[in-house]
Amino acid sequence: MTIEEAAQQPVSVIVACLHEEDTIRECLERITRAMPNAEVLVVHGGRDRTYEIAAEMARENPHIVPIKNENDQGKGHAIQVGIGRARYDVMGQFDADLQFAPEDLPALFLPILNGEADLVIGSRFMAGSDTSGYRFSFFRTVGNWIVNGWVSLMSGRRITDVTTGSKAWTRAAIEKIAFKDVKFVYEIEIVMYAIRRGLRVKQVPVRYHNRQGGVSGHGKGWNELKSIIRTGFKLLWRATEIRFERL
Ligand SMILES: Nc1nc2c(ncn2[C@@H]2O[C@H](COP(=O)(O)OP(=O)(O)OP(=O)(O)O)[C@@H](O)[C@H]2O)c(=O)[nH]1
Ligand SMILES: [Mg+2]
Repeated sequence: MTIEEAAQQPVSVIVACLHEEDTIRECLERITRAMPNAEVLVVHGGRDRTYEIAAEMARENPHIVPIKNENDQGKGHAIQVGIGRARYDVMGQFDADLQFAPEDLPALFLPILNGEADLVIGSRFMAGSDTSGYRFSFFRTVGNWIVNGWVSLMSGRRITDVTTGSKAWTRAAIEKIAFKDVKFVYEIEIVMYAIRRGLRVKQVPVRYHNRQGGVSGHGKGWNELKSIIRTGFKLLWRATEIRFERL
């Protein structure tokens, strides 16, 4: 299949969001333009207008499915809800803050649609990635470097971007992966379990930009440092646990 053909396929794109009213409209416009036959599940866990904007757009475009996640427990939980509602067997996750480019989605899905992978990681840190529109803070650079290095060590496979918001998988793969965490740690669970359970994992380069609106859950400055350290340790610990778990 070519990339143009991949762009026409029916797949499910899960967009977890928490207060992304600044970017959700453009995000959905660009996703539905890049993949016009995709179903886009917008799983909103907050109280701003993100859900209303998605619902309004859904009236014009039935491919958009707005979901109000009443008992939202975190991003992992929202993705879990999206998987439960997904109509197609090829699906993926995509962040709402437009740090990733919706135009990269066909290339993300292509290895799965071609039957070459069970999980695809849209990587910000490999040959061909473009992060020129993003300024990584020092903490994040070091944090990403440590987490990706540790997961590579624990899984025995060079993984360049564990926490990327752009990933694709098959229904069979995600059922086998069976991640449990409801917050951010599920990202590492997906990658570690996929490798440990013998699934075919592929990495493709993506573009990455500064947030196009909204606020970071990590905060700024000192709070960002504390949040990155806390999240980082949880990720490292969970990767280690899965490495030694009996499957
Ligand atoms: N439903 C739901 N979505 C969430 C939650 N936390 C984050 N998200 C969404 O998940 C995606 C990624 O979260 P981000 O806050 O952008 O995480 P990040 O990219 O690591 O960090 P920053 O962009 O710097 O904040 C975004 O679309 C968020 O709106 C949550 O608790 N519930
Ligand atoms: Mg983000």
